[in-house]
Amino acid sequence: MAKKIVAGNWKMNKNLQEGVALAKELTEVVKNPNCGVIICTPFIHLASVAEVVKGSAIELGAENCADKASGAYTGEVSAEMVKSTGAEYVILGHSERREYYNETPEILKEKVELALANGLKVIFCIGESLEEREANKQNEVVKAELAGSVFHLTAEQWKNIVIAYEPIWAIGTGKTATAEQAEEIHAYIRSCVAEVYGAEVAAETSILYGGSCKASNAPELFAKPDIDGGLIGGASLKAADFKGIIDAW
Ligand code: 3PY
Repeated sequence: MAKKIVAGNWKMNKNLQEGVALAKELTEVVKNPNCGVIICTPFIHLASVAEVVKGSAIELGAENCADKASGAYTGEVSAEMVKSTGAEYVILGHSERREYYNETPEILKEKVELALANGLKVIFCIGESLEEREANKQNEVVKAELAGSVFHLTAEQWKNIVIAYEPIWAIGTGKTATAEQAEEIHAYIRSCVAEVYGAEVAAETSILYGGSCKASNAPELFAKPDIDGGLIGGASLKAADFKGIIDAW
């Protein structure tokens, strides 16, 4: 069975002091959760938050890493650097990075490989735009995103991949896919994984739902057989809201 996970994506929110305070609050309220709990923070928070969450139920991740190993790339942060902070995960392929920073499937493929080579687990995001959904192309889109950046991985490498399905039209818009819509595409994504890695591996792959997931809709979403948790944006920025989602398991 796939591991259940609730992961927070803080995006570009919170200064260092605010981020450390939120992490501390989370360690106080999140005890013995029924799922894996990850917080993915901006780079500047990582080393400090790693100290705060050490020994707690909370794991740490970054929101991005470079597509180069090291060298003259001013302003970039490598997968090795992320790992050296104590982080265990990295989010790659978020639609905001694809859209605003022109991250192509090829760039993402490089990032995924570097992340894995440096011992990070990858939360790989996929999802269609509103236009693509309206044209009923969502299955095609998610399959192409998987094929473009992660389906070349070996079965051994695949163990360190978590998939996050995030319909772009539901990110930060307050719109959520209905639990039925989400389940339908999650089941499809699992079938795509099964085609490449086999049914057993597919059953063990965590597929998270992201896009305006909150405490009020999490129970309905998490009740679906192919939804193994959530990647949470805005609702991960307040301890009580995030805990409400964790408690949905
Ligand atoms: C959201 O819920 O808005 C997200 O983009 C989570 O990654």
